[in-house]
Amino acid sequence: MSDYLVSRRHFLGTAVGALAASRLPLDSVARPVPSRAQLEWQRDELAIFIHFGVNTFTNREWGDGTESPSIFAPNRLDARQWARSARAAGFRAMVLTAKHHDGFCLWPSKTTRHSVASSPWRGGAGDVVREFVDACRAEGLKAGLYLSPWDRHEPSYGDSPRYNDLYCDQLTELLTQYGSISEVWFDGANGEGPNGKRQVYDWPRVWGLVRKLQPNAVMFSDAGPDIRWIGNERGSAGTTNWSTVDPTIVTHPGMEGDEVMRSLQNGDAEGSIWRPGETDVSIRPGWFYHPAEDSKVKSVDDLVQLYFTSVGRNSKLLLNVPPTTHGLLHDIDVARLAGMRRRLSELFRTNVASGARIDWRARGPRSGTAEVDLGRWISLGIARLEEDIERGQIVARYVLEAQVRDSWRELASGTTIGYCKLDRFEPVTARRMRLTIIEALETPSPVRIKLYAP
Ligand code: FUL
Repeated sequence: MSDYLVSRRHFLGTAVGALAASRLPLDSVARPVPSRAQLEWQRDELAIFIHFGVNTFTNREWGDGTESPSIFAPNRLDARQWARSARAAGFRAMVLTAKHHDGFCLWPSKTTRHSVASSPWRGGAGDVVREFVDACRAEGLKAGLYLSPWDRHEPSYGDSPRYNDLYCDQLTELLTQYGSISEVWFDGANGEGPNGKRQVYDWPRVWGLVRKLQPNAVMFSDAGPDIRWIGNERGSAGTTNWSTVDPTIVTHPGMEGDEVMRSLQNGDAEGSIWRPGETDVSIRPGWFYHPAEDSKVKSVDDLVQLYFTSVGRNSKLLLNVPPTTHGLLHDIDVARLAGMRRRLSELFRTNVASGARIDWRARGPRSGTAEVDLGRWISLGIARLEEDIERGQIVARYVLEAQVRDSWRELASGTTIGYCKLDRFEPVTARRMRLTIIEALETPSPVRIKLYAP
């Protein structure tokens, strides 16, 4: 909170300075807003991450690139099972590791022999990327692809211009042969190549290529350009989470440091670029499937909690569910996903504020209050607040109260809202509620208020 206040003060100082100089009303300061693709990405709320490849068969998390393609032999691979489980659980997209750090390509790439084409799977004629995108389409899901920049197999890795050409060729294959791809995922992990050589990536070239080949896709990395990493793999977005960032802080994937992590976690109130955060986390301790982790799959409670700490903090949840050596999602994981959906559907079944009278009043140039009359006494435990993010994100501090007897009792308070802020609070029976926007970057417009039973 205090870090935020400092930057907020700084912002006001700057804005007031600009006002004095230009005599423009404060509200005419241009604010970043999401592109159509970013808006859709956020509204989807839930995506499944699929980590699958040679590590599945070696039982490791990071392959070193020496794995023989002959080990890639899923005997029942069924991408429709992945997609069906995802859709049934209310997920709207999936992202597949087309290539992880070990360099093994899940599609028959012309750039290398280190791919499914050299494996026994489907007699060397298989293409996991094709089966994945077909399954997504059949189940009405968006398809995204992860192409690890770090490649521990490829001999040209570390020989920067040569590897950059190969990487762009791989991207071109993935983005021209499989129809519409909704998200391209650039991982930040980056080690040395053979002989200790460090690869210098050409990110402007890579991002330009994706934009040209798939203009409707969003690109994810620490540095976006469209979607940023949330800064941890625990499934927890910052409680303060602006979708705007200062693009001079995280300029390329793999940067470290406190200020980098703060910007990834919290965004920047006065940031000039719209770059919302994606929260990636695994349903198991590892990203790849390991039989020893069958007893460590996150519980339904854990998964519901992840929804609150990601989607409920103005982020999106990218939940990893790794296929087994059969090429199927494990029954335990599928059952947990279904349980998560059931629980979320129960929790959010009835918005008791729907149809309520809401009286919205500005209190000052940057504050406002909404009074909600529910029309009857009703027991409450969860609030879902939503800004109209098509117009940007402006709420910086709020408090939610219920009228109990003759006084107002605080139920929840927070900083940012954005696309969605979820608050769970001590159950209360109330008829009248009040949401006060204590501080916003400009005159607040009404925030959507949805209320649910405990
Ligand atoms: C990390 C990688 O090193 C992990 O293996 C995994 O792919 C995760 C999503 O990103 O940086």
